[in-house]
Amino acid sequence: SSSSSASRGAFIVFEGLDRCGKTTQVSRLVERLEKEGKTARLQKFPDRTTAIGQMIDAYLRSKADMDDRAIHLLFSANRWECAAAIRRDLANGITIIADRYAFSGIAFSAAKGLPFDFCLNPDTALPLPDITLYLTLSPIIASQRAAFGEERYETDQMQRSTRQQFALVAQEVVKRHGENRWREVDANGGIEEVGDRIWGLLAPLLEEGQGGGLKREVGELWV
Ligand code: FDM
Repeated sequence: SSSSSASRGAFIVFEGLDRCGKTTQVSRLVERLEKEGKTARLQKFPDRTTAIGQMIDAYLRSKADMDDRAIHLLFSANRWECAAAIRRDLANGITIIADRYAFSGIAFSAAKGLPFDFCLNPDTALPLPDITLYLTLSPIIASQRAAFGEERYETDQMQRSTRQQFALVAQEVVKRHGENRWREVDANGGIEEVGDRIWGLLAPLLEEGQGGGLKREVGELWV
């Protein structure tokens, strides 16, 4: 009986600036979900393992230069090539945890000066996350963490403008999809403390899943 009435997996996205602890929290969450008996899959964006992902990787490591719009569209294409697998896994009851998604796509490209709508449009109709957790860290604490790496975008100026763009992205999500789809998480504090905050925010969604609430279809982004 469980197969016909089983609810789908939840689609949970994490966003945030560099050094906010996002990647640590994402992997801890996957472990915690599996301890609770759920099947969860981590999906990183960009997914650098595909052919498109390798072009993105070369760009980020400054091994290749690319027109701003061209690289923006490659980031989007990199999500589209993963979209069918995300929908399939969600339908099969697997919870998908994404480390970045279309919201990073808009925020980082708009921070470079591309028009907001140009940045938003290519991702229209991608699988809609059930919830996006946006991790925020005070700039002072962030600057005390390990130094930036070598990658493109890892500069204070770029992080500052990206933060401003994320605020506009948040407004857009709330306007089009409702306030439950976007949650800001205070990422100041210890790993466990932040992890518990995240777990608390996700509890309603995951309990809803057990109660069958996730039987509603996966939506389409920006639609
Ligand atoms: N990034 C990430 C973008 O510019 N656009 C996108 O669509 C996505 C998903 O790529 F600076 C940026 C954000 C970050 C870099 O970061 C990759 P990590 O360290 O692999 O998460």
